[in-house]
Amino acid sequence: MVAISNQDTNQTSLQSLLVPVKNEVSRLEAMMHSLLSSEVPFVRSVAEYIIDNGGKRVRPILTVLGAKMSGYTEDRAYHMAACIEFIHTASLLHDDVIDNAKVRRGRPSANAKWGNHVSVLVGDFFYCRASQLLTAQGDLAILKTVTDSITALTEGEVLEIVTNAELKTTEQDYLKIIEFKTAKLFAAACKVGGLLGKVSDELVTGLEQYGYNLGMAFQLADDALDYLSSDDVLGKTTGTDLQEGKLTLPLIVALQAGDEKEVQLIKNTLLAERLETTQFQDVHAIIKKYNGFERTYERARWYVQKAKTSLNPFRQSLEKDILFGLADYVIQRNS
Ligand code: GRG
Repeated sequence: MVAISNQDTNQTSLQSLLVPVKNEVSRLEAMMHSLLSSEVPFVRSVAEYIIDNGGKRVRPILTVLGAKMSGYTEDRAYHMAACIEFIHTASLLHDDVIDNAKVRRGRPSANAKWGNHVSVLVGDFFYCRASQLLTAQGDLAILKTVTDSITALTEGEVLEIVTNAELKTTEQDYLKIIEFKTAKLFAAACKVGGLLGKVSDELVTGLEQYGYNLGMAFQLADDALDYLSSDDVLGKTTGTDLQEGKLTLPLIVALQAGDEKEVQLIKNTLLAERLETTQFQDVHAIIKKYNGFERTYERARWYVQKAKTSLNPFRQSLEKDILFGLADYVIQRNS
């Protein structure tokens, strides 16, 4: 069954899940703002526009929860959480330039508002501020964890471009792409929490594995939502992946199972300059016919289960309950 139901419940369900840690969420928001200072007022105002644009903050919340579960609640946990969100923000700014995206989080993207040069440079600013936070923190294990995940993020993006260009992306290729461009940053976000708390290797690995599996599930759901959600709910344009020629799992399933005519229709759509509504509907129908959405959610549920099991070494706690709730949320969300 496809996990899309009531569109209004989405943001509310995340918010209600986080009610028990609402003070920590406020502390994170305040910390991120305080870390956006710049001697160039324009940089700060663009950076604030993006940060105030209402991202879900899933990644930095993972760092805060991971640290808390590991007994660490100092300001440094919030510095590292902000660092993770800044890296994510940098990647979105650059990604929107690469994809020429007009909308992000329901508002004009930075590139649409100020042009590509501002978007790339403010992306660099976020990335550099994240690096400053990492060096100030000074823990080499944390530095390595986060910089390895940034390297993977960029490699994943390049891998996606080159693999998709040949229209031959396999399920295996796809899983590697999402591992690199999404899951490794989720894994790092969680692992950093454990490293801050200096817990045992077993617990650090448990957190890392949780983040990795959560990230895989998150991206699988994201790729299904690109076809299933509506623009208003998604905060970006539905059908973007098809328009941009991205081969995500729903489409890979359809390409594998479709007959010659259907495969040709999909390939023509992927290569078209403009995506017509009827083309989107036709491809959507082919994916549906071959259970592409169900297959994608089935995989996502498998990763959610693995994410939960990864937390076995931790005893029951409020934070662990929230991490379980987050695992369910990533596949139930609508945006
Ligand atoms: C400059 C660090 C840096 C990297 C450049 C462009 C690039 C390399 C990487 C892009 C990777 C990318 C955009 C992956 C998609 C990840 C993803 C699922 C984004 C959406 O995340 P949400 O839903 O967004 O958490 P919000 O808006 O809620 O924050």
